[in-house]
Amino acid sequence: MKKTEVIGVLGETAVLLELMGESPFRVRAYQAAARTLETMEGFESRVADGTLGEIKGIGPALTEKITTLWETGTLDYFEKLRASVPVGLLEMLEIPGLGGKKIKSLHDSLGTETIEELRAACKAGKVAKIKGFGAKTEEKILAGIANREAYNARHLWWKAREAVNPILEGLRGLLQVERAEVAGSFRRHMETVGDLDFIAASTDPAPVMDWFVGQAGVEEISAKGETKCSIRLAGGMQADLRVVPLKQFFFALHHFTGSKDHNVEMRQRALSMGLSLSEWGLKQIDEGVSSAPPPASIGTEKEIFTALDLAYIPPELREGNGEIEIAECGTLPVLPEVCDLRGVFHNHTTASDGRDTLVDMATAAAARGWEYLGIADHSKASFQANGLDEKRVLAQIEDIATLNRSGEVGVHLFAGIEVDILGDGSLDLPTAVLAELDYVVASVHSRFSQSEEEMTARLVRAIEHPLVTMVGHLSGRLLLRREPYEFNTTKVIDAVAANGKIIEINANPQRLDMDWRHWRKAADKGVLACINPDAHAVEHFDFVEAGIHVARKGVLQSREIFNTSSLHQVRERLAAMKP
Ligand code: DGT
Ligand code: CA
Ligand code: CA
Ligand code: ZN
Repeated sequence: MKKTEVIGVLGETAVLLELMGESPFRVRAYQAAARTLETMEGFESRVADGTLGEIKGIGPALTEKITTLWETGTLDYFEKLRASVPVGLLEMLEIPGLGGKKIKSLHDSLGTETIEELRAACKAGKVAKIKGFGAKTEEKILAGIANREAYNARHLWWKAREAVNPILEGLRGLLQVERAEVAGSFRRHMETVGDLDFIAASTDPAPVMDWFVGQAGVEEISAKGETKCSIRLAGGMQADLRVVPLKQFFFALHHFTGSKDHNVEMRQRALSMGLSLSEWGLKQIDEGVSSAPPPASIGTEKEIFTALDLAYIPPELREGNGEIEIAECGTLPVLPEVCDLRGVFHNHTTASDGRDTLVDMATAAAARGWEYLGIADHSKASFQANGLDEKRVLAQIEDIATLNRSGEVGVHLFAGIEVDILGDGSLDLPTAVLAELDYVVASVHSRFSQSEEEMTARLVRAIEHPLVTMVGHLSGRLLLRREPYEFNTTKVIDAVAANGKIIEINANPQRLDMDWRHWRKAADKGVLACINPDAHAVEHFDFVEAGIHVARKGVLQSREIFNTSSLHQVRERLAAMKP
């Protein structure tokens, strides 16, 4: 077992002990051991040579358990503990705000063993009456239960891709398949997807469907007809397949790409032209209205748009947000692509909680063909992430300057910081230190439960700080895990615009923050975007692809994205932004 997995087991043991009502000392011992391991150097050699017990807080019993886990990958004690706790109580841990202690106290007072029982107890007002709970907590638990259901029904786009690619390849590899595509929200690059929708063109559907339901990783065949079937994959994701004749393929692809709103508008437009559009095709229904009969057959999706006198609308824009009006004028903007980016600005190194060193990050950025790389490690208030204090910031600025002078790496490094926005909107580092940096990303990492007024004022104060360049992960949401904190988005965007600052598109697939739904409006107010991977390791640079999806769905153009600028331009703009 790897160190991270051992840490996971120790943490889970602490939670299980809490659920069992064990003594707080034992619970804390496991929590402390997990934390100690996180920052321990040379873990493997210590386990191997038996010197793990010399570490403070890791006694003989823990040493034995950790060694067993590391050597064998399992631990009897842990397995038994887990088996002794009702599954429902473990599921309750997925409800935000409910930890082991609270679940135990609910169980003791009300006997609730399943989420359904807990929901009923909340609805009956029983939870509010328990000591230490109250009406507000009860409300929060109910909302948490609803969120959990919604979260479980969807999947991150980034994760879904892992399932999509092999299925597409498999379908395309079949002799009977002439064409295959994935449609639905996945094709529209939504940040999360419900189910996957595959379309295949074939004159012989049976073997195609047999292959689809017989793939490795299929856990359940939910439905199987002659041309349609649905499966559930390991991990809970559902996937539909429709097999159609080639001449219907692009109509089906367009229909099942959606969105529903886009389809409704497209069909209305067709009707107004005397045509009927469906997943089967395009038919003339009123010769009096229509100017020309629709094409007898089509070989691309674009031809559907052409037949309706529209410019081709890329799938990302098909959300029923006015894209059809834009396409009517035939002037759809050119949307940005990954290759338009010339560098990124929010990246961590081993100085804070990153996994790769400054040199490794710079080398990997150069290998991607980027011209520059901004380093923005955490500041000291993020102590759990080993944030930098004044001294370490100044030392890192020196390291970066030395590396730039050496010419050893093929990118220009910018020295920045991801500074914590403290509870009152002040920044976690003194102005004199921030002034030494090339740029500053300001982010909220604490006190998420402030009121809307407090959080709005907090963000605005940070934005108004003369040395702040951009705001990091504006809403703080973690997709399918944590809702955004409360704040007035319009007021904050207005403050960014008024102060000539930048809002980041945090491209971490679990953040995608600021949300694409706000971008067009913000850009119209003059706000620039900066696509940042928030990389904590070199492979996280890949996340910029998800960031590009946000920009495209937000109908941004390259010139509205700060990091499509050349090194020379970026240097000038950063210098101009400093007071
Ligand atoms: P999802 O799966 O919840 O992430 O979202 P979608 O957009 O993939 O939705 P899904 O899988 O229910 O259906 C795929 C597409 O099929 C959808 O975007 C549009 C089309 N579609 C499905 N049901 C309807 C409908 O009742 N009316 C219309 N106009 N289109 C529909
Ligand atoms: Ca879908
Ligand atoms: Ca579907
Ligand atoms: Zn952050």
